[in-house]
Amino acid sequence: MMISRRNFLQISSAAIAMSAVSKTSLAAIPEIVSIDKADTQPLLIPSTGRSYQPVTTLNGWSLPWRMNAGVKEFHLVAEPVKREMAPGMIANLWGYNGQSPGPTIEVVEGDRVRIFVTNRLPEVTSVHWHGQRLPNGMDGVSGLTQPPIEPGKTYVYEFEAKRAGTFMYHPHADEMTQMAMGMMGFWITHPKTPATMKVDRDFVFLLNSYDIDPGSYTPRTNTMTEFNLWTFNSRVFPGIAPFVAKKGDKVRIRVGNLTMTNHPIHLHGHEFEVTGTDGGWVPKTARWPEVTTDIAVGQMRAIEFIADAPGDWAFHCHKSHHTMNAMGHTVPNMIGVNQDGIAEQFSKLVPDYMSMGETGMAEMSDMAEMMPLPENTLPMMTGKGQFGAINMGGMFTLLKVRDNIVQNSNADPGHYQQPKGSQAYELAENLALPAATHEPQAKTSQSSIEFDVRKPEHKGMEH
Ligand SMILES: [Cu+2]
Repeated sequence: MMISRRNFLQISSAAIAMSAVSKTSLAAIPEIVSIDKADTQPLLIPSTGRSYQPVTTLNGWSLPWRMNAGVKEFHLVAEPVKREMAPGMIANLWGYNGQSPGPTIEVVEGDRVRIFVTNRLPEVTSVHWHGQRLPNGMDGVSGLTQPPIEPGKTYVYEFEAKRAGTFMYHPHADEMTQMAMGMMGFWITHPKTPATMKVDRDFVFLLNSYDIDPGSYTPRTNTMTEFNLWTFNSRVFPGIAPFVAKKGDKVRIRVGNLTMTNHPIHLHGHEFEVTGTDGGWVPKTARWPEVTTDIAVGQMRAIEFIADAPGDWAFHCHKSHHTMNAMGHTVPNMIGVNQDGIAEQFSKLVPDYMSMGETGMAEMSDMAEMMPLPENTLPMMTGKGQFGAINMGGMFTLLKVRDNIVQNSNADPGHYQQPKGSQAYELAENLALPAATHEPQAKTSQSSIEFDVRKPEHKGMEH
């Protein structure tokens, strides 16, 4: 069972309903619900309060609530957590209710919401409800609008969810440390009329980034530019779940950016429109078609499209360094460098050294399986497709569109079976190629290259 309750309630697996809460005697504080896995959880179907179309949090979940005299009550616990970033790598992060990012909070426009925040961190914290219209004293800016929440203490936030839309939450106390450690989550305020902005699938996730040296578990928190793990909801490809859609589904994907740089998010095989920002829904007359939309720091974008093209379509950040994992960030460019004899010299200094990169980095994907990696890290690019290595890591996943998908299912339908004759193909060998019109690039002699043999200790490339 993925959900653990620190109290004693039974859980039904499909819908985590809060109806089990005793109706006769409500405890002063709602129970703590937490989770210890990074799998995408099924939709949290509302069993109390007003109806809405729930969202799917990529590699995440939505927080159950209880109704108390008409108020929706949630309990967030800020605490150290362990997050699997992909099979083979665990990070020691800070988060909420057992995971980082924290659970998605889903409410309905006009709901009265009360959030209990318990601090189990070793330092003070607060929660800022990014984008919300609320009383100033509920805005969660430590020192400015409230005293900081001391370790061991619980604070209560209460306000009306006035505006439908997409929001985030994160600390406004020692932010540099706490956000670099993974303290963030999504908040969805559903429209009060469920027919408004209705879609078939509604996915949410945050863009985040970490600087975790190969062989270590805890992020460096003072990094500003040289992050080495670029993540969707604190997961890297191939650890990121696919977006699964039935052919013809209207799909919304809501993305929030809490990294320190912008991310041009790109979808293959479909055009989309940006239908929402942190400020609300975009009027229909103001939308235009795109296949990439840039998401700046602190911004949210909701994109919508009809998933009408069956296939396995890439969905990724278009900054190529952001689709690479930690091992790629210290590798020198060796294209065209003749490395004959180099491996032999290097292996005297570095046991198991293998020369690589002479023809580019794609071979790294195949070597990943043979090469010894430091403890607790991931190959720089990885992921196997049905036709070979995908050469991707980081902020990369797939949109999988099929004719037969059970509504709202997140189950991976496997590789796409391309119709016969619809795949790029190799030219027959007996056809003569036309002559080259210019000289090919000359090879660089190895003696003119200076090798940087310093240990690859956090000397990342620029991003
Ligand atoms: Cu990016």
